[in-house]
Amino acid sequence: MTLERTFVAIKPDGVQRGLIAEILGRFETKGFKLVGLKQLTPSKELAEKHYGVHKDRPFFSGLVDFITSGPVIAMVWEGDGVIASARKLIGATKPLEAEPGTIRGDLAVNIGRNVIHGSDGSDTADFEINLWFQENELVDWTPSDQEWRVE
Ligand code: D4T
Repeated sequence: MTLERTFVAIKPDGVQRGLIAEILGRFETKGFKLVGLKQLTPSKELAEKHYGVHKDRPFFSGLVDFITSGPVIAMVWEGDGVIASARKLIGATKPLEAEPGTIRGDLAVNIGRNVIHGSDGSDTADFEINLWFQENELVDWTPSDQEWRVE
């Protein structure tokens, strides 16, 4: 078992549309463990760092404006294989190409309003967790059903 952590964020459109509980539930019922959770409106500096890899793309400034436009739910989820699994739960970047049953496939239509972000690899996950969270905001805990979750 490889215990991993990943960064997931419900974007401003997901918050405004009242999808927080629906989205949190997808990860919780899958069996992953929530170790960090907070609501914030990201600063421009945070957004530009988060999306730094896209800084030369034509959609960059619109993306930064959007992600800083209102509250975001920032989360860290932990579990075996959680990085790849979260991407599967989230679905393809273009919501019209995302499979039904995925978050974007079920809840979104527009690439610029695709409700959720999830880290795309282990280096990105480390970078994004450290960017969005202080160490003391992450909670190590053992679910009471841990024993039968493992194996
Ligand atoms: P995020 O990072 O938000 O989880 O999205 P993905 O990992 O699925 O996709 P991405 O990094 O390629 O895109 C980041 C972000 O930019 C928006 N976007 C993307 C956009 O508005 N127009 C575009 O043409 C692309 C490619 C959507 C997600």
